[in-house]
Amino acid sequence: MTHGRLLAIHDISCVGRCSLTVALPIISSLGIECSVLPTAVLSTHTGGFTGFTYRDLTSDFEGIQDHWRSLGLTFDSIYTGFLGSYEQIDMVKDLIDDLSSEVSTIYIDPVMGDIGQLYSVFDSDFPKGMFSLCQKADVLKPNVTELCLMLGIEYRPGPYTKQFIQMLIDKSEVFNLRKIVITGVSYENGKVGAVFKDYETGETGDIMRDQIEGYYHGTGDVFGSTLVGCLESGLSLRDSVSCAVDLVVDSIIRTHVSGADVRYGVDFEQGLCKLSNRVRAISNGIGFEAVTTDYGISRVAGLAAKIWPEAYDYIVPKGQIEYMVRNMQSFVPISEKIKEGSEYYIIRSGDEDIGYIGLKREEDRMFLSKLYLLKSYRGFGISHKAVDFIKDLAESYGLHKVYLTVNRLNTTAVNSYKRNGFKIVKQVDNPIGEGYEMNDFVMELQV
Ligand code: PXL
Repeated sequence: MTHGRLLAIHDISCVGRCSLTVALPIISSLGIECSVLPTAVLSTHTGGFTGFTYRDLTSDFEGIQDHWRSLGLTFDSIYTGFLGSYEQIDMVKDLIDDLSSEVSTIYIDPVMGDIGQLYSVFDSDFPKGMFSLCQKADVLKPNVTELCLMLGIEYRPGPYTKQFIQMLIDKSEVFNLRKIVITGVSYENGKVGAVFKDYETGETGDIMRDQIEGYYHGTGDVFGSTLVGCLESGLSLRDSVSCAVDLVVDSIIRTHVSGADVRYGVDFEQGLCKLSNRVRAISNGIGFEAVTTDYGISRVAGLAAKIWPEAYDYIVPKGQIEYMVRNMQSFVPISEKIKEGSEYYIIRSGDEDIGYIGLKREEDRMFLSKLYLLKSYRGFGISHKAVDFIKDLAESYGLHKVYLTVNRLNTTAVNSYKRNGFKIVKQVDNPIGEGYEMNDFVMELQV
């Protein structure tokens, strides 16, 4: 899909991932042109650092706006975040009127506070100004604190009742929005996530994950930028919120595990490849191509050479991985398997090969010998689509059972098969030559 031009209006905090240093890479990674209007330059963001410099750029706005107007520029979408003053809010309102069109989408993240507190850089009148800006929003992304501040509702810490969150959603109708996504919502101890409502379609829902202790700076911007990028890529509200929650959670986990100083923000960069793969997979759809030619077999062998070392790292000794790829998953053994009646399918996202399936039809059941995905395509539902495809195939052959073997140490794969409806039925240990052994579970699925 071709994207329009997006304008991101945020400060640039030179160090400490937040605002523009988050919005630009995330939005660009989704193939969207991201123009910027920096509202201020800070040496670091204001959370957790002291002695930071702050240069307000409000006085540059008028000249920039005049120049853009002289170029006849309008933006297909505008995404605003942290704004430093009432005056900036007024200027951004004017800029939105001036540089957007009837069909532009206005995304507003009313960055103002968290955990019941207005950030110390703002005075108590600020939420009123932000309220007036939010009336220009099509899509609003506040946290519970920000929404309470703007709606004049007393903040309370979670877990929340569903009625309380519903009340916030209902009261937010004053903004005349198309969509709202509220972050930092918890309905039960230990779980946190985002709640969404599409006022046009009535669709509502939430995406919840296990809560990770601690406060991580810039996660609101990682969430907001991902949400904006996904919606601009044409994803549904649910898929967009799900991508945003996952990138935030994965980035927090990476940061937590590395022991990095949390003031510098979360490690979202390592998740960008997976995010863009996921968005493309959702936009383009997943396809399954039967392998019937030597060219197809060589593509499967190419995938296996990449995937097996990723999939079995830390599970199987390196020498054994090489041995298995050479003897089971290179061109010659795959060709032989196909001659003996195995079927191979390449899993495709758009025009990319991202994984493969190997299976064999037996008398009364189907043996699923291979289901492999490139690492950066795992963890967001493609294996579920593959299992649906396999079930349909089994059914078309009149078979009612699919079984597979999986390495007992490969907990990720075992859990993924369980989520897809497979059950462990037994344990097997098979020697495969040169002293190597495969220690597997047999898992079964009723079709
Ligand atoms: O969106 C968070 C943010 C953005 N910009 C600046 C900030 C913060 C949060 O503290 O200080 C300058």
